[in-house]
Order: sequence, then C-alpha cells, then structure tokens
Amino acid sequence: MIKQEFLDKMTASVANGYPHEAEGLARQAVSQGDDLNTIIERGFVPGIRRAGELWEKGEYFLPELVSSAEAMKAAMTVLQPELEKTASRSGTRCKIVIGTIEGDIHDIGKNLVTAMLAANGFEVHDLGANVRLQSFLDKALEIGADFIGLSALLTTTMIGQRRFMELLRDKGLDKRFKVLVGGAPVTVRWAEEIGAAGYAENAVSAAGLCRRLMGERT
Ligand code: B1M
Repeated sequence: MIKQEFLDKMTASVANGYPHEAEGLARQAVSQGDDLNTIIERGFVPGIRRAGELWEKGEYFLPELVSSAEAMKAAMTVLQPELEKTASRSGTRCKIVIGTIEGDIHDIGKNLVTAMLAANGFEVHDLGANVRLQSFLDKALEIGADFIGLSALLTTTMIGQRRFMELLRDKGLDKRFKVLVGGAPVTVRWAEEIGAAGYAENAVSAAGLCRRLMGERT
C-alpha cells in the first residue's frame, strides 16, 4: 500500500514542473516495488491534470505547462520500461500501430497506452505524435496490423479520427483493421458516430478493450 503522502509528492512534482524530483520519486517507488498503475494513475497523472486546470484558469502559461509535461515525461522514462518488463510472456500475437494524429503533439497519454499494450503482450508500433493519416495506413499495411490506435487531445485533431475512418472506407479497408480511438476530448459516442471499433478512456481499459476485440478473455 503506497502512502497518500508519497503519492501527493509525485502529484506535486509534476504540477510544479520539477523533472528531477519527479524522476527521483519514480525511481524510489520502483525500488520499493510499489504498484506501477497506482504510481502512474494516482501519483503522476493527477499532477499533469492539475497543471491543465491551472492553465485553464489562467494561472499557468505555456512555459509552466511545458515544465509540467517535462516532469511527467521524466517520471515516465523510469516507469515505461518497468511497465514493459511486466509484459506477459505468452503475448497476444496482435499487432497495433499507434500514434497521435497530425496537428497534435500531445503524446504523454498515448505513450502510456503504448506501454500498457506492450505490457499486455501486444506488438506495438508507435509512430509518435503529429502523424499523417496516410502514415498510419502505410505502416498498418506494411506490418499486417490488427489494430490502428489514434490518439487526439485537441478538439480540432479529433476530426482527424473521423477523416481516417473515411480514408479507410474510401480504400475499402474499413473491415481490414480495427480502429481504436482515445484522448481527453474523445467519447464512446464519438467512436460510434465515426464507426471506430472501440473507444478507451484510459491506458488500462485500452489494453482490455483490444484483448476483448480479439476475442480473448480479460
Ligand atoms: Co496542451 N492542451 N496544448 N499541452 N495540454 C490540452 C489538451 C488542453 C485540454 C488544455 C486546456 O485548455 N485545459 C487544451 C485543448 C483544448 C481543446 O482542444 N479543447 C490544450 C491546448 C489548447 C494546447 C495548445 C494549443 C496550447 C497552445 O499552444 N496555445 C498546444 C497544442 C500544440 C499541438 O498539439 N499542436 C498544447 C501544448 C501542450 C504541451 C506541449 C505544453 C503539453 C504536451 C506535452 C506532450 O504531450 N508531450 C500539453 C499538456 C501537458 C496538456 C494537458 C495539461 C495534459 C495532457 C496530458 O498529458 N494528460 C492537457 C489538459 C488535460 O488533458 N486535462 C492539455 C495526461 C495523460 C495521461 O492523459 O492525454 O488524456 P491523456 O491520456 C489518457 C486518456 O485520454 C487515454 O489514455 C491516456 C492514459 O490514461 N488515451 C487513449 C489517450 N490516447 C489514447 C488513445 C487510445 C486509447 C486511450 O487508443 C488509441
């Protein structure tokens, strides 16, 4: 059981934008054998969300938001490899191409989803952020992907998810790949509206959803 006080320190390190502190706390938590999901979801993620709230209120400006993002990333450089180490030995043998849609550079959440899918045995091809729609399709065809995962954090780039579904339909490939969509402004209703195979609210549910869509028990 991780002490709330320790989790609060993690939250503060990201909200205040202190990368060295965030990295140190992540290392300490890993060396203590603390639960990775708890560290991420109840420790560090609330910190980046808090930074977003302060930005919305006009108390933070872009430099502060960038510092918080850097602190979050510093923690994730320690935690992501640990998550991936927990990968199930059997693997699911499923392949997924993932990235953040063009025009959008937010990648913290997408990286978490990537790590969680890898931890669940998926073969993940992460194209990064600001990825052209055609590049998702090219990579998926090249590797024979089962899934394509599209992350979008901006209401403007969410539209790219709809455009990608149209691109697949235009090419007659909409039955070939299962498309998973996610990101803060995305909803299950939006996923249904654009004809995506699934929507996941967070990294853990993304892994569960992919397994379900592949007909595996979670
Ligand atoms: Co920006 N930003 N940002 N930002 N930023 C938001 C998204 C915003 C909501 C902040 C706000 O106004 N409250 C707002 C968007 C408003 C809107 O569109 N309605 C915003 C804005 C406006 C902007 C800029 C335009 C600001 C500017 O320049 N004026 C600019 C955009 C640049 C661009 O992309 N073209 C910008 C820039 C940045 C930074 C660079 C400073 C930094 C990003 C750093 C980085 O990612 N490398 C940043 C940050 C950090 C945020 C907030 C504060 C936090 C995002 C985050 O990392 N959350 C964000 C506010 C917020 O979301 N509350 C905000 C933590 C992360 C773990 O959660 O990403 O939601 P999330 O991911 C979750 C789920 O959504 C889900 O699982 C993840 C893990 O549980 N999920 C998926 C995500 N992808 C998935 C894919 C899936 C399935 C699930 O399947 C494929």
